[in-house]
Amino acid sequence: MKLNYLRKTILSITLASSAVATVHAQTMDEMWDNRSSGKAHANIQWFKDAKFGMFIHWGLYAKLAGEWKGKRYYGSGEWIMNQARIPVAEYKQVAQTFNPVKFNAEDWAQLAKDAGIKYMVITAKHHDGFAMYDSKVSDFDIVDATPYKKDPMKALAAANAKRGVHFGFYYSQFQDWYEPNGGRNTWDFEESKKDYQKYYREKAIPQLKELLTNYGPLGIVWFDTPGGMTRDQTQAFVDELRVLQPQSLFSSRVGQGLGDYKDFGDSEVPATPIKGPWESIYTHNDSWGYIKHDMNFKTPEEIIRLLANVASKGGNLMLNVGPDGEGNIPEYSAKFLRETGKWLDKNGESIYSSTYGLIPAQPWGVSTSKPGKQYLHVLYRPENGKLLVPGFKGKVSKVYTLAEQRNLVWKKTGDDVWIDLPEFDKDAANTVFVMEYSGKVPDYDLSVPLTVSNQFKENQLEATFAKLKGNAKIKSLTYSHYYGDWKHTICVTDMKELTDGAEFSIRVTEPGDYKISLEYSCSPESAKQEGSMNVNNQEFLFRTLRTSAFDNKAPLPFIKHTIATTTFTKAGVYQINIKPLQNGVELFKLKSVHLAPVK
Ligand code: FHN
Repeated sequence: MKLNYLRKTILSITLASSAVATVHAQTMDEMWDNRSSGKAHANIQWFKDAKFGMFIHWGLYAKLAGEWKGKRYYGSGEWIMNQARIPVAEYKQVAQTFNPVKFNAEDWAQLAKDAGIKYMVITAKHHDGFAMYDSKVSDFDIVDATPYKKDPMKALAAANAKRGVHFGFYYSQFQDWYEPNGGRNTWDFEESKKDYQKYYREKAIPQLKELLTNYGPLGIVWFDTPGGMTRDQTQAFVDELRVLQPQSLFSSRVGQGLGDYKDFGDSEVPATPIKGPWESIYTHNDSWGYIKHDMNFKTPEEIIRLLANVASKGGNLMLNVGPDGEGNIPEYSAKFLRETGKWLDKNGESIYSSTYGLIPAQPWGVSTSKPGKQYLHVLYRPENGKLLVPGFKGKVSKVYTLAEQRNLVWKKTGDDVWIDLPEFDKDAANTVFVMEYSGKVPDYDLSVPLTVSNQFKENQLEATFAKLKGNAKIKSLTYSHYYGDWKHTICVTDMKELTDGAEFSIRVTEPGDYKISLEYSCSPESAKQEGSMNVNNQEFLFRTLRTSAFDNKAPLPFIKHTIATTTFTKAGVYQINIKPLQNGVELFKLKSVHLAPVK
């Protein structure tokens, strides 16, 4: 499905809320180029099988830990030089105090191994221009400019190789705030005087060549925020580097659709399955680089569910940790990753080498696939223990628990498979069941009615699944809370006229009373508009409640507005139709419709 990305049209911004208009202002879609070449790279299979990667943002900014001259900064800590407009001459001094003596390559690689991680990508040079390895191209590196004087990347490459963890480098190829000709330092250097080609020739390309020559086989070169090059120049850049290690995969942020796999925006999971190799990138807390006051770590349950969600759409999750200035990986990152590893020890079969599930998301969870197998990731247990897998065309032969391989009782009625679940911990993050089958099963289908059941506290219908009427659109709204900590919410937007609307097709599996709420964001202009929701041969009227205007640098609040109670007297397929009752102004940005059974 083609989403309209709001960021494409209105976010012509740089990450910095720069007062200085940059000549090279880019849209987020350009910075997050997610187009891959579409050609299958000969070495892509390991990546498709890997499913779980570790991202590491580590650099001089870790030493600053989110604080500069007594002021604390929030959001992306690796952007502190830019956020605080630190002059190059002063930022350079930080290197003299950067001495990560606690760094232990073996411990880091072992953590990856214990967590069930299959590849590691670390910042060799981020936007601040500081090289975390021994570079002969610039003295602004960890060996020449710090008291540490050693090359941590040598040890890390070796420690990962020893454990069979693929190793790769992140490299910011365009943004370099240290260099007069690098991208995006507008506080020290005049944009109009920059010669990007000179920068590429004299720093980025020679440094990338060092990385591709001195650290053994690299699984990935992870480029970021492309810029300053035409398609032909990018092609020449790629060609010049590829010859050094043809087996290395290049991320799509190399730009111009020349990458080997797709990376979506930061902290973004596509709404529906995507074919071909791709990756979602998240950070463990709010920042990529270490910030000492950022303690918002995702719990093991959140990581496990995120991993399953990404895998259910066919992608890899690369989760970032931000080690501190001494070289320690934050305690909660290590602890929660190891917990995730314990879950993967038992359930890894449902994740590694899998692809997207053929069963659309259900109130109980998501699915992943392998030939002849559907893995059912049950995140929410139906109260009566009867699990419905709807509309499944395959010939089911066996259903069992993945962890204990215990066979379960099931029956197939038409295309519905009903499974008797055993007792299991209702609060478990993700309990996996395997359904083995033969025969051909149609590909994932977006138009299948969404299951609504009274066996769950709530049934949520996501905007992605709306059938649009008139000029209504589905857009992914991108915004940050602090700074660079991007969030994405998919909404139905542009319902402005009587002819616009959103329709959800639902299949109610148990008749009964349900309360219906709409979850939306509503700008001051859209407040107090009348709308209508038609369902079950009834029209329910409502008036919109104000939340706030959309601002890409602030949270986007949503309200859950309960507007109706209805009784479905029979199980079956129903339509929910939502539309404005006046012309001219957008009704709201609709995130989801919720149906909660009344017990
Ligand atoms: O600007 C960077 C940011 O600091 C971080 O490295 C992320 C990770 O994907 N990439 C860029 C923004 O998208």
